[in-house]
Formats: sequence, C-alpha cells, structure tokens
Amino acid sequence: MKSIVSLFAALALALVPVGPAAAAKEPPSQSAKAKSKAKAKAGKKAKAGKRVAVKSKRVPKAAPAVVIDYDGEHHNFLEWQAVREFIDEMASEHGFERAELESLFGQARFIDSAVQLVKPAPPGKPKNWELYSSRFIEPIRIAAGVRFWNEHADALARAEAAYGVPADIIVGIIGVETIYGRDTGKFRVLDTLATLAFAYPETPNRASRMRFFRSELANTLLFAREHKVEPFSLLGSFAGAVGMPQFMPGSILKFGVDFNQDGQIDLRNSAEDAIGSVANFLVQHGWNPEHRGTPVYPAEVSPNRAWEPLLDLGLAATLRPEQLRAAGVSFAPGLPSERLYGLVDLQNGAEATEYWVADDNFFAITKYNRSYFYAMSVIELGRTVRASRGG
Ligand SMILES: [Ca+2]
Repeated sequence: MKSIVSLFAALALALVPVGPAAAAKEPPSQSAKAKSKAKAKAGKKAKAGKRVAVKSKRVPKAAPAVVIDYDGEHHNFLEWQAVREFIDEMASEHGFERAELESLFGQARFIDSAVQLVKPAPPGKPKNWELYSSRFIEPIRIAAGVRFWNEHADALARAEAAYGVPADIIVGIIGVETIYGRDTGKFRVLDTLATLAFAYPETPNRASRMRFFRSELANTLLFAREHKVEPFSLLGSFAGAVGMPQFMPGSILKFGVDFNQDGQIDLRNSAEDAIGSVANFLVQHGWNPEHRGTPVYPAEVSPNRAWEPLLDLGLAATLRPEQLRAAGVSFAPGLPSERLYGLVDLQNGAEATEYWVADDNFFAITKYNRSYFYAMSVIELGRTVRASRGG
C-alpha cells in the first residue's frame, strides 16, 4: 500500500513560483481559472503514470500514456536552436543523455493558452483591495479552510513547532493558492515550461521571463531525475506551478519537505508535505519565529505626505517605528518597538487607500508572491478561518 501511495504521490506531484514562488507566479485568480476539470482526471493520470515509474536515474525515453485533457499543439521543439542549446547544456552540465532529452522534447506540446495567459493584462481599472480580497475571503474558501485545518490540525501544529510559522498563515496560503488543493492545475509541467521558456510572447520583460522558465524547465528535469518521477507525469498550472501550494519546480527542489516522511515530496496529494513545505519556504525567506502575533498593524498617514517615499523601499522591513512617526505615520501604541517595519498601501479604487505598517513576516509572505494584496489576503483568510473554528 505504501508503495502505491508514494508512487501516486510522486507522479502526481505538481510544483511554486517565485521568489521561487513569487517572481514567477501567476495571480491566484488565473491559476484557479486554469484548473477546473483536472481533478476528476488526476487519479487516472497518476495511475497511468505509475506503470512507467522508473528506478534508474535516466530520463525515460518514452512518455507514459498520460491522458491530456487540454488542447496542445504538437510542435517540434527540436527545430529551435535555443532548445538544442538547452539540451547541450543539460547534457554537459548535468549529465543528461542527449537522446533522452530529444525524445522528451519531441513529445512536448506547445500550449498557446499559457502564452496568452502570461501576457500583461490590458491597462484598465485601478487597483482595488476590497475587490481583490473579496475573491479570497468568501464563504466557500473559508469553509474549506476550516475543514482543511480540522483534518490536518496535527500537521499544522507540527509545522508551527518545527518552523515557527502559525497555522493560520499556512492555511491562508494554501487556501489562496488552490482552495486547499481543489485547483492545482492540469497542464503537464514540461509542456508549459517548454512553451514559456522558448516561445514567450513579446513583452518588455520577455528576456528575463524566458530565462526564468528555462531555469525552471531545467529544475523540472533535475527534480524528476532526483526523485525518480516520470517528467511528463508532473502536472501544474499554466505557469508550471505545482500542487496545493503551487511551488515552481525550483522551489520544490530547494524548499520542498517530505513532511509525512513517506520518502516522496508530493505537494499535489500530500497535505502534510504541502504544509511543511510552505512553512519551510517562509522561514527560508525571512519569516521570524520570534515575532509572535500579527505581522500587520493598521496605520494612518498625515496629509503632508512626507511618508510617500517610504512606500518605495522594496519588499522589506527597514524602518524603525520612530522613523515612521517622524514621516507622519501613526499607529496604535501597542506596536512592538524593537522591530523594523515597512509602510504598506492597499489602494482601493476610487475609495480611500488603506495603510498598514508591516514587519518581516509580512514581507516573507510577499516572497511567495510579490504583492501586498496577496500577502494581506493570506493573513486575512487565515485569521478568518481561525475565527470560524472558534479561535
Ligand atoms: Ca511525503
């Protein structure tokens, strides 16, 4: 039984962007969009993949009979010079067999929807925190969060003890990412990453994004080899993000944790692995276990706008409370005076902007997805789920 479970887990493993998570990550709303039908078929795919699991360190030559339920064009990636250079690099730097990689790329599909989805949104409506957060702080996700927390209370408590990351933050992230595993993505990671690595659309940041996805493609092959997983069995979002916490392959390699100790890091099927991996990711990105209590404090700003330059200090807590006060930022007296903070603005369309001061732990969440809206939604969803459970 154990072997079936672990194989299933490994094969279905889907991987986050960023920072690892962040830099590359698609907005959760989009990742959710791309996933609706996948769940029912995931079991079949994993079972199909199970038969082809290999013990050798070599990349299997043939893809398994994984059912693909999306339209992808058969494209001969090997026609592209950049792909051939990539194969050369993987062979010379990491010892992959050229013929095996050629076989894989010969079977990869071009995913046009991934190309469309990474294009910048048309300029339009101003940022609106209320609207954004209402997609995540809502009854269905809150109820699913309560169930998830109840079901995995032991693992959440174990993660809090081991990493110092409270359950509500982990529950907030997994809820915002995939509604607790409901929307983990249906694309073969090799298809989407090959498409985005070598056919990224014309955008101002095209070169850096292609480098990123090329690197994640390499990470996918490295992960598959290291963990003896058939590469085409890895499923994820249109941007290659895998599993309940939507880790990019590079993040799985660096920060993934086998938290249920079954020998596999399976972020798609193991909530325990997802919980441990999220906590580990945060700690590795600056989460400070010593900082108990809330990472954010409501603030008010003076009309003279002397605080405005403080909004441009990057995703880091660098200001002492007295520096904030001197610039016209006020906050409740209970704020711990020995910590550093950053000033955060949550724009609200035509309504008044909300201001907060935030400590290291808020900014650790922004390493998962580089957005104030994202980090604040994680915190609020976690708090709401905690309150719904009775605290
Ligand atoms: Ca595991």
